Amino acid sequence: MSEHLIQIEPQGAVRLLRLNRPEALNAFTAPLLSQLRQALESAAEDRETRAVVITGAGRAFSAGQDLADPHVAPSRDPGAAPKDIGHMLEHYYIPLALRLRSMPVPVVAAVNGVAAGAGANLALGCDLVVAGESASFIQAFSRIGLIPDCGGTWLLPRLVGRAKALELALLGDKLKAAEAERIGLIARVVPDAELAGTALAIAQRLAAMPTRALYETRAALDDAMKLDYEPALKREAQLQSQLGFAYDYLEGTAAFLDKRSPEFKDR
Ligand code: T3D
Repeated sequence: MSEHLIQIEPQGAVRLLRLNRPEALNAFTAPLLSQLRQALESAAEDRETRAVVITGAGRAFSAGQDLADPHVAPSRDPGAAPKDIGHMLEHYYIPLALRLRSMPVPVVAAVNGVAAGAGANLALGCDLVVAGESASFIQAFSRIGLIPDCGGTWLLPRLVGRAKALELALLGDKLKAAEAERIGLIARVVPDAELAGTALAIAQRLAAMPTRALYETRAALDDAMKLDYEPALKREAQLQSQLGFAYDYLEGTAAFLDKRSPEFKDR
C-alpha cells in the first residue's frame, strides 16, 4: 500500500487520523476505506492509545463515496452490466461503521469542512462530533437516487428525531454546523481556528478518563435505545456490577477520598 490515504499522527495517548485525499475533498475510495479501517484496528490494538480523533485534510471532512470511482460509478455504456454498489457497502462501509461503533476507546470527529453522504454519517457515527463554524453536513444520497447509508438510517432519527431526520434525508440540503449543533445532530461547534485544538483537548481529556467505563457507557446508551425501562435498569446494574470489580473504580474512589488526581489504567 504505497499511498498514505490516512495520515496517522500520534499525540501522546491520542491517535489523530487524517483523511488524506484533499484534491477530491477526501471522497472515499476502496483503498481509503481499507486504510481507515486498518488505522482504527491498529488504534484499538495499541494499549497506549486511549482516544482517537478523525479529521480531514484540506477544506473538507469528506464528500462521501467517490462518485468517479470506476468500481461504483455506473457505466455510461448502455451495453455494460450494471454494478452492484451494495457490494461496496458490505465489504467496506459496514465493517468500518461497526469497527467505529465498537472501538474500545472514544472517537472524536473533528469536522473541518463539508461532510457529505457517507462522509457525514461516518462523522455522526463517532462518539463526539465537534465542527468548525464553516463546516456543514449534507445527506447527499437522495440527490443521486440513493438512501442514507453508512449508518444514516439508524443514526439520524436517533440523533434528531424522525421529523428532522426525514427533512435532512429527503431534501438533502446543506446543514450549517451551527444549525447541526442547535438540533442536536452534533455536540459542539467552535470557531474554525479553534477546531483542531478543541478536538485534541477533548480527546486528551477522554484519554485520561476510565476508558472501560466510557466504552460501557456507549454500549449501555446504544442498548437502552432498544430496551424497555426495566430491562435498561437491569442492564445498568449488570454493567455497574462488572465495573465495580475493576481497577478504575477502586482508583477513582481512592483518588476522590485522597483528594488527588486519579490514574486510570483499565482499557
Ligand atoms: O456508491 C456506493 O458505493 C454506495 C455508497 C454511497 C455513499 C455515499 O457517500 S453517496 C453520496 C456521495 N457524495 C455526494 O453525492 C456528494 C458529491 N459532492 C458534492 O455535492 C459537492 O462536491 C460538495 C457539496 C461535497 C462540495 O461542494 P463544493 O462546491 O465545495 O466543491 P466541488 O467543486 O463540488 O468539489 C470539489 C472537487 O471535488 C471537484 O473536483 P474538480 O472539479 O476540482 O476536479 C468535485 O468533482 C470533487 N468531488 C466532490 N465530491 C466528490 C468529488 N469527486 C468524487 N466523488 C465525490 N463524492
